[in-house]
Amino acid sequence: MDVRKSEQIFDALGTFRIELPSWGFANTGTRFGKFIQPAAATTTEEKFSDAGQVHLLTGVCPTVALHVLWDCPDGVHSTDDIKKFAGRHGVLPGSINPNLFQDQEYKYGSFGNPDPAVRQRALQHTKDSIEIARRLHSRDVSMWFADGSNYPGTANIRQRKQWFKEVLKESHGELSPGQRLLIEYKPFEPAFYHTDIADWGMALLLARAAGPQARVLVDTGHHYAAQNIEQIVAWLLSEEMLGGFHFNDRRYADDDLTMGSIDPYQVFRIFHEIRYFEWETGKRADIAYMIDQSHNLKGKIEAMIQTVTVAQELFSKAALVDARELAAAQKNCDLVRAESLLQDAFATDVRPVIQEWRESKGLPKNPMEAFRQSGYLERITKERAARNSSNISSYA
Ligand code: PSV
Ligand code: MN
Repeated sequence: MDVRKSEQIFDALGTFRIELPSWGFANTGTRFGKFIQPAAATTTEEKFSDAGQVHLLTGVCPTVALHVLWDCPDGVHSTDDIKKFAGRHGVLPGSINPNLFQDQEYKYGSFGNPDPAVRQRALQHTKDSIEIARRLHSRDVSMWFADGSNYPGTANIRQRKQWFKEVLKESHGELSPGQRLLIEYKPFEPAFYHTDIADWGMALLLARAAGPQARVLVDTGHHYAAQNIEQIVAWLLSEEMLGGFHFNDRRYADDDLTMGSIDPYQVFRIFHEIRYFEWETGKRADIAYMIDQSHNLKGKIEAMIQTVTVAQELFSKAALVDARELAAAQKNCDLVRAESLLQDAFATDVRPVIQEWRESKGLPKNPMEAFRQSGYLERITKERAARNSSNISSYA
């Protein structure tokens, strides 16, 4: 590879960071059950420890996303413990995810619940989550709602939209100046007739209604199979409303498969749109890249290292698209030339340069190999196996 391309990759990797999800290190499954892993994290501290390993070996995952109900059992009072875990394990708390779907009260929704007492409870939990974020110096509070309905005629869709606007606005009012409210959309599941925030347009309207510090979060698994996600990304970029990503891959619906495992070209095209926007506008897109994956079958830490490695590869490939040539080809309607610029970049083997970059940063050339040789997995398997064997895998 010529020097200029290597430099482009070095520059791109220098800016690329991706956040790990705490829940990706714990035992999780499908709605048919869980396959328990002896090395899975059983406490918040163990999640920090595992995330710390991924960061130690890859150097690009300095933060871990927290889910309030799962990771902060004492709410705002958990923040002192979290700070200790962060200090011990070398990763900082990242986005804070309120949990507005698990409690029994949310059976008919949270921000869209017809009962004002439940909406109030959901608002209070969001305010507490914003306070947690403030204490932990986390910038983003990331909102995903399971709200919706299962049968036609059972919910007043327009009324619920109004409630969402009101409660989001109130939540936004709690933010400190540097903080952001990210609004995630999803077409279905757990609701199977209508979901209150089903797509990017709804999320965009609600983010605008919430206030100037709200942005849209794109979870790549939350689209119908044929949807053009990079077009959604391009539109949100041009509206300056793209706040972040939850990366994962899927073949059918929200399958939680490893990023790039089914359609790596899709991720490449997303990264390309972001880089093309930055080149054209001269602005840096302020986007939080996050992983949102739970691995039922793969070893959890290995799966995260694999994900991060793939993310770096696809980001590097996108950095090889010559934006100037692309703009000229588009202007001249030179279709084959324009398309080839993407295809050639995607086909480039960027792995040797990424290895050089890692060495230049004092990181292991091959993080997966380094992990396998570190003895970490053997140690935690011994420490955690007994606790994990008593974990419940069935819903009966
Ligand atoms: C919902 O499917 C989702 O993508 C949301 O981001 C949740 O916070 C996350 O998964 C974990 O359940
Ligand atoms: Mn998500």
